[in-house]
Amino acid sequence: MQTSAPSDSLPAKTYIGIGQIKSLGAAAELPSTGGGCGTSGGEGKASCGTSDGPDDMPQEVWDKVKNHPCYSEEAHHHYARMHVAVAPACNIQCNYCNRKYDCSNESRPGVVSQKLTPEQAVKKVVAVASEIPQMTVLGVAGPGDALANPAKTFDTFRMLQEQAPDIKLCLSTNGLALPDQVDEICKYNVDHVTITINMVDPAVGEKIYPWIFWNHKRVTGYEAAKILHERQMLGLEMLTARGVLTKINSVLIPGINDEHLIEVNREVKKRGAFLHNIMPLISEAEHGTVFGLTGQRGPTASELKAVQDACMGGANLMRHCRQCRADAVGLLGEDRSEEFTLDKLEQMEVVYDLDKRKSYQDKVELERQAQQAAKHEALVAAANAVGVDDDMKVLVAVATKGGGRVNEHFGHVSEFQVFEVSAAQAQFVGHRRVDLYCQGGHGDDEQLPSVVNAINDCHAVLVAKIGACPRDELLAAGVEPVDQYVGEFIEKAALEWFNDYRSRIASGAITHQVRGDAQIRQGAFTGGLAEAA
Ligand code: CLF
Ligand code: SF4
Repeated sequence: MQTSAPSDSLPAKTYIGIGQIKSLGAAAELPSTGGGCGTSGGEGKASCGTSDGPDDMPQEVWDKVKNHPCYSEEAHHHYARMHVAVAPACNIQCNYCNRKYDCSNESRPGVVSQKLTPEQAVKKVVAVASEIPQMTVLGVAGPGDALANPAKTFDTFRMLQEQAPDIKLCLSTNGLALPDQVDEICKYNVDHVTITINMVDPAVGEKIYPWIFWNHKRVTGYEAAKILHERQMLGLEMLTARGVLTKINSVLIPGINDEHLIEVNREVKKRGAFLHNIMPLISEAEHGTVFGLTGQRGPTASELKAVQDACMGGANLMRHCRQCRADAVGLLGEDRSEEFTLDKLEQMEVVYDLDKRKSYQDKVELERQAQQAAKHEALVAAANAVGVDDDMKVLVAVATKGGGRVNEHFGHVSEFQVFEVSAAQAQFVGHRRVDLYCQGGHGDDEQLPSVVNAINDCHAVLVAKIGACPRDELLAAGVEPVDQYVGEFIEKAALEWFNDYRSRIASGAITHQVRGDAQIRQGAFTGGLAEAA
């Protein structure tokens, strides 16, 4: 049996930073010694190190990530991505995936996609880019594996480059076919590749992958996981050597790979990964997955955060992933795919105006700079404020509909953004999906406990507006509803609230309490979307 090329078949098992690679230009010029993180942009940051801008990474890396909503946490408040579902087939089986539905790696399971031909996909991208000028990235992320469908994926990229050259190209893969496709990836200037890597030990892998399809036959068990692992490592090394930015997605499966992900983080960092995105397993019996049917649970919010925090010091962490559908459109956390179905596209008059896109994005940049300035100012104020405990950190939930501002009503929130706030920082650490509290103009009191549970680890929730009933319920649960920062930038509002909170503790008006754990919402997000048939 032919097996995959082992990772140590590379000329030198030595890894260098992205910035070095860019300046060296080719794998053949890799130095023979040395090592370290693939990101010159700082090690093990609590979230993607891109928010501090070009000072913390080489300019050419910053140019690639600054408008990519997944590679820059800060950009995700302002810039959108879209996926086109041109890749239906897959070459492996994951125990958390049921192929009747979208790829769990990059999708919310339980929601179908409209599969597209490359021609339909390009038409859709051009239409979306005309309507949503802040849409900067096209990703191929399923519903199967982008590289198990290379002709469809690369045809889409080729045609799109001709029609909309300003859109960045991105793809997501399980890695099995990756080493064979690195030349094509580079040929089409795909700057961003996501590899889902859930293990670096086949003994762990065989609990996650029942089989792979390799060399025209099905391989199972330990052998399957070993081949997959070797191909993932080789593919990652090859991309690093070619200067392609890589993000590693890992699904956190409690009891199977939770502690093991720390080793995964270490290994992918060694091989030059730019970002590591640790995502919670989504597993419900109704999804029909092996894990769903065997009762394998996903992590709680604090279990997820604990593993992410344990990985600090390794590869930079992404914490703002939304586990998107394979045909998602819009800002992360919103989904506008229903506005761009094939029948609606037929009715649209599409004019691709590069200048209009550019001028809109220039305005977004100004807003982004204002957000940075406001954050900086608030940090200075926080550092100088009188406090009780300078090491105190609390979580704050925020109702926002984008732009990095507190601008959403409590009842209209489908996801809260969660920030960890201290005297030294206001840092995005995650999001919590919830069912809308406000249905048809009225609050649905039956939804309220699940909304409160989703942010039960937070000390406050910043909103544009909130009714009396949810206000009372939140207060009773120990979460302070705050509506005095309407329209403010989030970090500034969170830091100002935190200063006020500390001063109330210092004056004896309140006592600081430790919060509980929160529930990560399971099941597909189906708001306004067609359910699987
Ligand atoms: Fe799509 Fe993925 Fe590219 Fe982003 S998504 S292919 S890198 S453009 Fe982003 Fe969605 Fe998370 Fe993926 S939030 S699931 S990380
Ligand atoms: Fe499903 Fe994606 Fe795994 Fe393939 S790689 S089985 S499509 S989750």
